[in-house]
Amino acid sequence: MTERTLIVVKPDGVQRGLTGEILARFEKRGFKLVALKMLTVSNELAEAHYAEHKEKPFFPSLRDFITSSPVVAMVLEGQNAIPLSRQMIGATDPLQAAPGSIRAEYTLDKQANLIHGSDSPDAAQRELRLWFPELQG
Ligand code: D4T
Repeated sequence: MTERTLIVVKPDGVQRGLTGEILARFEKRGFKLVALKMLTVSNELAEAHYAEHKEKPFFPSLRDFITSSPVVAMVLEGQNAIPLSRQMIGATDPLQAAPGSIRAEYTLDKQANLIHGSDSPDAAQRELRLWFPELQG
């Protein structure tokens, strides 16, 4: 099934110069790049994107991190794009991130974990509307 997913290279990934490398991994896997933009996340976007975490103790720190400097957001398309990209990204907990996954290769931090990827079709639909309203129609 062809799916679209939202991938965001977070502030740490952009600052560390890993945007190209991360995009290349998805392109080499066979995903199609549908849209791409660099932006600084507003508090409003951070709160909408991470709405499910709003009451969590780590939320203020997460919001400050994601709004701290520019990110690169992209829409990728491909067969099973959502579960496959999550597999390539690796688990949030650094101790659980599968060897070879992006997080396992480039980070050991739970918050500065380089990259976001939609984790379900519902999340992808909601996030694509939020981040790429210009693509909807
Ligand atoms: P995102 O949504 O950024 O792709 O991350 P995940 O899907 O892998 O993880 P998540 O939704 O559970 O967490 C969102 C975001 O919060 C940060 N975080 C998470 C944190 O700073 N401390 C924590 O204890 C947890 C669970 C990391 C990712």
